[in-house]
Amino acid sequence: MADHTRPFDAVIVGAGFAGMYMLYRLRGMGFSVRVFEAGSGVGGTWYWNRYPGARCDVESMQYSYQFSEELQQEWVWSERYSPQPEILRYANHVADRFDLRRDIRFDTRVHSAAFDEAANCWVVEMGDGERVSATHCIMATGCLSSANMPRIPGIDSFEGATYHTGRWPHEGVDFSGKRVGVIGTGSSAIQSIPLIAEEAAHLYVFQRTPNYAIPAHNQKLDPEYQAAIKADYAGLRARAKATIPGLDFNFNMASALSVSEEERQREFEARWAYGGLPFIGVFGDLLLDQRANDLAAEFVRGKIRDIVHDPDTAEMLSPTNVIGCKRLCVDTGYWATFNRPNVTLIDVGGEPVEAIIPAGIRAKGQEYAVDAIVFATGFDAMTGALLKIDITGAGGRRLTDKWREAPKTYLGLGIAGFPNLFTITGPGSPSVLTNMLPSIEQHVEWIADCIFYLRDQGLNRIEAAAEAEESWVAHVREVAGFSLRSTCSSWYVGANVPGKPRVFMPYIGGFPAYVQKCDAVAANRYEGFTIG
Ligand code: N01
Repeated sequence: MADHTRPFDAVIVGAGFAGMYMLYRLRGMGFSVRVFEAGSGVGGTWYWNRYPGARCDVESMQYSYQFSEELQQEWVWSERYSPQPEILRYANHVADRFDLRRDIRFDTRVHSAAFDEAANCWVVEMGDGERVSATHCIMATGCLSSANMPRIPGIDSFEGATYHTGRWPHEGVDFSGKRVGVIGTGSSAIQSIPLIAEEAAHLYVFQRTPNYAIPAHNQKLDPEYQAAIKADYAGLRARAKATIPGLDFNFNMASALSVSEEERQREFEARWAYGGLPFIGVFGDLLLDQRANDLAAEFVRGKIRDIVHDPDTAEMLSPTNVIGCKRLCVDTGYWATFNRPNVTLIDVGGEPVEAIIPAGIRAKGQEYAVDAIVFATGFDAMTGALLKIDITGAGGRRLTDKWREAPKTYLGLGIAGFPNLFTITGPGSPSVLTNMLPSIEQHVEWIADCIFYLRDQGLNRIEAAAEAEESWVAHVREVAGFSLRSTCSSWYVGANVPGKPRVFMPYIGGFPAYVQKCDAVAANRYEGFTIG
């Protein structure tokens, strides 16, 4: 296609839930917009992550858009936790309902984005060399979209099939009769292992660090329950927005240390029976006081010992780190899978697997012959997808250079030195510590209002001020230090990617405090940004 000579008002990179709503919002305000998406369809995370058992760990009635009352009334979820195909159907429904596709170019990976100072616009170049320009460039590239392939020696020598959970083949994979090795025991592994085990001849699970998982107790959604929520959807959404993770569930503010042993166990059992992420809300000090955390961790270890028959396997599966430090996993039958005769756990004791060999995997000096390897090794989170694009700001400064020591943003929305560039749920925003959908909507609405304000004022340039950015980065670090969450080797701190700077990337101060800050910045003529 020929170069686009008249700049768009905005180019959006990515057509997941963030990019789709950003397009809808800006187009509704009369801006010219073009979205570029590497995949062949909408849905982002839910387009790529098609591994067996992939489903959302946030309840369906909350993991959905709220910007359109008609949309949230008409869509019917079938399960408490939606499976990936249903969420992808929902994304496609939204694209059709709001006629989004006509402004989205699929199968197009953005290669670079460079700010042209003289023209005050972004020049965005695709993998095929096509270029477009736009006054604003909005990165809707997702927090967990850049697959992390470990650099295991010999990885290219393997003679069987390899898969990454975050890049699963659309046609599915048949493991019947196969010997399969799964590397990793994070959320993706914990969801897929029980289903792969049912199909495979033998499954070897290579575990570097054991993880906590709480049962999902997934079930069909009762139509009456769904109708009751829809009768006051606004009420549920408002309650959710008043909580730290932007989720409507019951937080027990009591200290785990202030109640009797009997009451503590009752609370733990009740949360285990309820299932899922609300386990984190069992006591108010779970993520603040190591002693409270130890009690919850021991409760879960007790459950693992109850479920897993072989005491040695149960011991190997039992995590010893802070519960909730890595993102809590939500499972269906994970622990019981290790009672199957066709499943073997190989604990590599905190070390990466040694090597991939033509016939399989070598770990702890032993070779395991497999026909297929599943890399459930996660993502280069929060910064990976942004840094894969060659982004050059004012004065030719590259984002890779600016973020060499650590990602720095103002509110996770703007970056000093990168005028008219916005990031949706960027590092420094609550993003992955919250329900992503309301966080995305809040960012999209803030960015759209900002661009509208600029146009209204006859202005066309906005840039985060360096001092405002510095002080926000300092605040993000300070509050992270109050939580036990910042203490372990998780993807929140970039620990899963060798060489990545170790810094707690999301803002842990909670959804309400963050929204208040963003609103105040906007109300004070975008305080902390330089506009012109
Ligand atoms: O990835 P992870 P994930 N040798 O980074 C191991 C979201 N999500 O895709 O812990 C051996 O959590 C690594 O070991 P260690 C959710 O937010 C949501 O599972 O680093 N092992 C770890 O066990 C989640 O948190 C849902 O020691 C290696 C695993 O691979 C996030 O995505 C579902 C290794 C990676 O776990 C990421 O989850 C799925 C190596 N060289 C995901 N390198 C929902 O339910 C890595 N590992 C919505």
